Amino acid sequence: MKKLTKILTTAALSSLCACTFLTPAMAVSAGDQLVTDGTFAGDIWADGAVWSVDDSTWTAVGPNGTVSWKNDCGHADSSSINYWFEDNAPGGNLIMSQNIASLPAGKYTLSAALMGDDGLCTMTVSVAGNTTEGLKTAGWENWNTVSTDFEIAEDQSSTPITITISGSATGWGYIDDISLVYNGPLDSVPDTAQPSGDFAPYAVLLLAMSASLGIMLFSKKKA
Ligand SMILES: [Ca+2]
Repeated sequence: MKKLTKILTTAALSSLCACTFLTPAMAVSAGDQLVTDGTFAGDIWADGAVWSVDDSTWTAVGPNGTVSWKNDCGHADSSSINYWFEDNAPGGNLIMSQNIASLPAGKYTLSAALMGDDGLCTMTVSVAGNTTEGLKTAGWENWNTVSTDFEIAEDQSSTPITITISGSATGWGYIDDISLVYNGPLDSVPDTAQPSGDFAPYAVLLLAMSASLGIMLFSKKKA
């Protein structure tokens, strides 16, 4: 009986160790940049490029409205995305996006930079239901930036980050430094939080330990 008790106690302790290290797979660390090529160092039209361009509104923009990758002008370097809207069309939206593989629950900072015409275009950047304030173009080489802090309550995966440029006829500009930084986990949950299904492993552990304790007491009493 002592041998059985020892086995069960060892099993209970092993379960305790296993539960102690039961943490979600976190491939993201505080300070990580989650946008791939947000500085547009790479040609967005190259094979394997991470950004996709939605041209579904180009009919509203006009046949000569377009977007291109530039490697001679940028916010903090020499590369960016240059777009312009057709002179004789009503304007429209340019939308670019990429999927973020993993967004763990936590705190984030979303930011972007824009430069271009004198106020004909507005840019917003969105991810997981959070959107920056509209950033307006303000003249050649006059870069404007925007930054927004927010929190995500639950882990997400394959989440799009979307750049939207709303432009009028003759509008043009340069997009750069699209950034999403993970700042770390959410603040600790108060101790008054109600148990949830996530505590199931601990319930199993408690049952195992209770069983071990019962056998130990039974063994001792018998001895
Ligand atoms: Ca750049």
